[in-house]
Amino acid sequence: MSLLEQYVTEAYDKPIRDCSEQELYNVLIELIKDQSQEIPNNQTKKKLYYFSAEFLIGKLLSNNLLNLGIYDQVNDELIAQGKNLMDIEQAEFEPSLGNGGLGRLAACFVDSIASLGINGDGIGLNYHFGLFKQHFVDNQQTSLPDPWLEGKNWLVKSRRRYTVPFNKFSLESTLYEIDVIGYKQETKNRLRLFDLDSVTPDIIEDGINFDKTNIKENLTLFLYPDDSDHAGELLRIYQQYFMVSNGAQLIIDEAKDKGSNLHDLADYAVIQINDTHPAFVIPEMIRLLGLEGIEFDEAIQIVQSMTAFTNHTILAEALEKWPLADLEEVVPQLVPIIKNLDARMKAKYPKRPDVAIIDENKRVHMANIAIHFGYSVNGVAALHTEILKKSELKAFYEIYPEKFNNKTNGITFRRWIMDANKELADYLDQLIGIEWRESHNLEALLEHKDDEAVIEKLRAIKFNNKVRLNKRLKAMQGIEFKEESIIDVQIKRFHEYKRQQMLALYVIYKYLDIKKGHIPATPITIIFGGKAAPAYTIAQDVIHLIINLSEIIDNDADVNEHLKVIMVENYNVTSAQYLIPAADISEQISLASKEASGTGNMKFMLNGALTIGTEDGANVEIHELVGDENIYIFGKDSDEIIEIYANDAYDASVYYNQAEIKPLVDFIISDEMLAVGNEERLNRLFNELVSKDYFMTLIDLVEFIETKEKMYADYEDHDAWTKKALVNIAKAGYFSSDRTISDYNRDIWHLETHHVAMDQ
Ligand code: NBY
Repeated sequence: MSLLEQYVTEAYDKPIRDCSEQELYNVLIELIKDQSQEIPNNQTKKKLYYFSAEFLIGKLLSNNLLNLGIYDQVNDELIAQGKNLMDIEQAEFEPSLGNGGLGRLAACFVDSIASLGINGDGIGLNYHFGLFKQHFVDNQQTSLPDPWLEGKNWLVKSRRRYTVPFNKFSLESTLYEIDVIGYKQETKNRLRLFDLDSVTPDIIEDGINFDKTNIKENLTLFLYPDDSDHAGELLRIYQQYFMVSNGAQLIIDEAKDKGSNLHDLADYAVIQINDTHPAFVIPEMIRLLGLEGIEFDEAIQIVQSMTAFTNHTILAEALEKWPLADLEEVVPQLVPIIKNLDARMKAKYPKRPDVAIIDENKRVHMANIAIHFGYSVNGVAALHTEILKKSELKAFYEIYPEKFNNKTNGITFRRWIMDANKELADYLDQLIGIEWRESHNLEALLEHKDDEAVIEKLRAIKFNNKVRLNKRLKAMQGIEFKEESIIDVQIKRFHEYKRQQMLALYVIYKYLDIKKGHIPATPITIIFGGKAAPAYTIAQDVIHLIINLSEIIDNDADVNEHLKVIMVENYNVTSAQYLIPAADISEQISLASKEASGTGNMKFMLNGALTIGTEDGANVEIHELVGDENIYIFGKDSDEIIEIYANDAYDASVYYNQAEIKPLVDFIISDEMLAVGNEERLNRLFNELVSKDYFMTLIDLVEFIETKEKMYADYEDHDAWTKKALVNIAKAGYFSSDRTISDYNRDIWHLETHHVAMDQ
C-alpha cells in the first residue's frame, strides 16, 4: 500500500477512487503536515526574522508537494485512480493574509529563504477574516469577510504564548505556525502568526464593519482595518504593537535557548522590517532588552546592528506617521523610548527637521525610526532606490550614504512557473534540461529562437492555458471568452497611480473604433482584476466604470464578437496562477516614478507575455534585459514626471480638450453609460479626470493608444510575436527571488546557506 492509500484507508476506509475531492484534500493536508513534521527546523546560530503585516502565500497543497519533491509521484497515483491534484486543490481555501505586492513579495521571500537553506522565519499576524472578499453587486465592489479559516488549513498551534502589555490591559497571545518547506531541502523554516483567542466574529455588524474599540475581540479580525477615524487608527497601532512585541519576545527566547547572553543578540538574530508597519519593533526591542538588564545605550547599539528596513513606496500616504498622543493611549511604555531616540537625533541634527522622529505636529515618523536606528535601508528596484536617494529620502542619504542599497524584487519560480504553468515547465525540461529548476537560468532557451517547432509549441502551450483560464472563469463567474482571442491583462490592486482608468479609456477608444467599422484582425479580450481599498472611493469608481464597460460591450452585437472586457471577481493568488500563464499582454502602465518595482510584471515575463509599460519600477530592468524589440515602452519617464510635479505643471483640462481624448472621457458620463451605471460614481470619476487627475492619466493616453494599436498589429505575425515571448522567458532568470534573497543575504543578513549561490 502506498503512503497515500494508507492515509485514505485510515481516514475513510475506502479506495482513493471512491473518495471525493474534499476527502482527498483532507487526507493530503494531513499527510503533508506529517511529512513536514519529520523535517527538522533550520537551527543554525544566526537567524533572520522577516517581520511583515502581510504574507500573501496562496494555496499550499501543490506548492508543498512540489517542494517536498513528490508532486509527480502523488499526482500520477491519483491520476491512475481517476483523480488529479488540480481538482483536489479546489477544496483548499486560499489564506487571506495579504493585500498586494508587498505581501506577495514576503511570500516569495519565505519560499526562497527556505529553498536556499537559510535560517529565517516570517513573523506576522493571523487575520481571521483576512483583507476582505470582493463581491460585485450592481456593477460595484462590495466587501465581505473572507472566512478562509473555515476550511481545513495549514496552521499548527504552538505551545508558545507571550503577554503583550497595553495601557489598559495585557493580552496573552497564541502562536500559529505554518511550515515553510524549501525546495528539496533537509531543513525547514516557519511562518509564525500571532493571534488572540478572544477574537470573535460576533462583533462584525454588516459586511466588514465591526466595533473598532473592542480590542480583545477585534485585534486579529481583519488585515488593514479602516483607519480613517480615530478608533481605526488606534486599532492599527494595537495590531502593529501586538505583532512586534510577540516577535521580539520570540527572538529573545530563541536566542537565549541557543546560548545568547543578549549582549551578543546580533550574533543570533537579524530583523528585516517589511515597510513601516513593523517599525515599532525597534523601540520594543530596546524596551525588552532594558527589562533584561541591558543599559539603554547598549540596547540601542544592539538593536541598531540587527535591524534592516525595506521601503516599498514613494507615496507619502503610505509612510506612516502616528500621533504621539495615540501612542500615549495605546502603548505608553514606548513613548519615553521614542522621545529619547527623537532627542538624540534632534541633538545630532539640530538643523534638519526633515529627519526628525517626532515632527512639530507631534507625529511619530515610523520610517525615520527605522532609518536612524537600523543599519540598512533598501529600495526594491534600481530606479526606486535612485529616487529614494535623490529625492524622497535625500536628507537621510546625505547623512547615511552607506546604509542605502538596492535589492531588485524577485518572484519564486516554484510557484510562478513550476506550479502555475506546469506544461511550460515540463517543456523547458525537454528543451534545455532540468537544471533551470534550481539555477533559474533560462538563457539556453535563446538557442531555440529560430526553431519553428519550439515557437509552435510555445504557442500551443499558451493556447492550452487560455482554455484552462476560460474553464475557471466559467466556473467562477459564468463568463466565457473566445479562446482564439488575444489576452490582455491588468491585475493588481486598484490605485490611481497604477492607471487602470487609462486602460479603461483605451477600452472606450476601441469600442468606439469598432462601432465605426474598424474590426480587429483577432478578437481582443481585456481582463482586469484587483481590489480597491474600501475607503478609496475613486478606485472603486474605476472598478464600477470597468464593469459597466463590460456590460455595454457584451450587449452590443456590433462589438461583442471582437472585444470583450472581463473584471475578475475577488482577484487573488489562485486566480493569478490561471491568468498569468494565459496572458499575451502584461499591462504595467503606472505613472513613471510611482511604482516602486512591481512583481506581476516579472511573473508575466516568465510566462511569455509581452509587456506594455512605462519606464517605471522594475519595468526599466526588464527593458534593459530584453531590449527594445521585445517590450513596448511608452509615456513620460520618471525624470519628466518628477519635474512636472516640482513645477506643478500638469493641467488635466489641457489634455481633456484634445480632440482624441475628449470623446473618450466624455463617454464616462454618456447616456449609454448612465443607463447601466451609477450617476454619482460616474460623475465623480469624470470630474476627477478632467479637473484634478493627480496621477496624470491623460498625460500618456495618446501614446498609450498608439502603442497598444502597434502591439495588436504585431500580434498578427504570430511567429515574430512568439519569438519575443521566448526572449522574455529566457531573460527572466534575473527576477528569481532566489537571486534577490542571495543579494539580501550577501549584503545585509550574512547568514549561512546550504545552497550553491547562483551565478547570475
Ligand atoms: O510592494 C508594493 C509596491 O507598490 C510594488 O511596486 C512593489 O513591487 C511591492 C513589493 O516591493 N507595495 C505594496 O504592496 N504596499 C501595500 O500594499 C501597502 C498596504 C498598506 C499600507 C501601505 C502599503 N498601509 O500603510 O496601510
